[in-house]
Amino acid sequence: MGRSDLSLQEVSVRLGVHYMTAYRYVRLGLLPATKHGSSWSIAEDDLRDFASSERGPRGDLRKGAPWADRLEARCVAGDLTGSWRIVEAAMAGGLSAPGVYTDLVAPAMRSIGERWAAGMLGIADEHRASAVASKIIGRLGHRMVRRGRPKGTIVIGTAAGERHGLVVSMAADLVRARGYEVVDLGCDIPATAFAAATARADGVVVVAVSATTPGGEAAAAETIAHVKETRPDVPIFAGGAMVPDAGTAAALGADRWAADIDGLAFTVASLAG
Ligand code: B12
Repeated sequence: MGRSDLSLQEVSVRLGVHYMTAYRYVRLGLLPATKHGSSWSIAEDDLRDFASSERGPRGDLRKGAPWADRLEARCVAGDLTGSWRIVEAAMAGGLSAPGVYTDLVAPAMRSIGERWAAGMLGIADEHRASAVASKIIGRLGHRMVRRGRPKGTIVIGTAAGERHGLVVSMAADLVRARGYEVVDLGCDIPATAFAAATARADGVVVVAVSATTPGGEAAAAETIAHVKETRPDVPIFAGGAMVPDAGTAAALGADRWAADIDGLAFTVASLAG
């Protein structure tokens, strides 16, 4: 606890709220706090921002709830329980399971990336947040499995060297939610292994390659070329931060592009019926 940090008890006095209310602000990720053993400490500056913001006691907590901001705060704190509570609260407020990915987890992760790039968060903060995000995805995934005969199979993954796999898991679930079987190869797969897995899978209607990190163009193109050799009949999507438009996707050898994973799931569904 830093010199100017406050305890929850002091925060409740300053805000004029019950101790449990102050605790709830922390648990919901509204008020940034750090846990030391069994107690929490809150920085003076964070308390000032919170008190003057809409999230504070004078704002309406229910109106326009900034769920993604709250989730981000809890993920960065490595707080799976608090993060999951936010997901559940957002879903109780009407957000669908796919919506949790597109409107909550994705913006939270992007903001974490921006804060990391700006030097506001360290590598460990980002890794800890990614670990929590990955557990949230693990918990939510089964809610996106549709019963009944699958409409077809999608193979998805990243090329060798590409380690941004969270988005692959999310894309896989969004496609599953539309009634498809998914062969989720995760990240960093050698081109030959990607192609072999595609060749082995039954009923493949689409292959999707996610590419994020600049410099990975050659590996992505190699993967696409190998898949094309084994399954020339199947359309291949390329997308991700490294593939900002259809022209870039085509330059990598892909047949199709979508701007986001929701668009991928939507287009797959409209392509394959
Ligand atoms: C978590 C994370 C990591 C984790 C990944 C963990 C995991 N299991 O995924 C780890 C620690 C491994 C990592 C490593 C690195 N990372 Co990183 N990472 C991130 C972070 C914070 C979140 C990624 C994420 O999940 N985003 C959420 C998803 C939903 O967003 P998205 O990936 O943009 O996807 C959207 C679209 O692109 C599209 N899309 C994505 N895939 C596909 C696929 C298809 C087929 C389609 C149609 C669409 C599509 O749909 C999504 C929206 O719906 C991002 C920040 C960011 N802006 O995303 C940085 C970020 C991507 N990383 C970055 C960097 C620099 C790196 C490293 C090079 C750092 C380093 N020096 O080591 C390494 C590279 C590792 C490698 N070789 O791959 C930079 C890339 C900057 C750039 N463009 O130059 C970012 C943007 C951070 C930043 N702001 O600078 N990273």
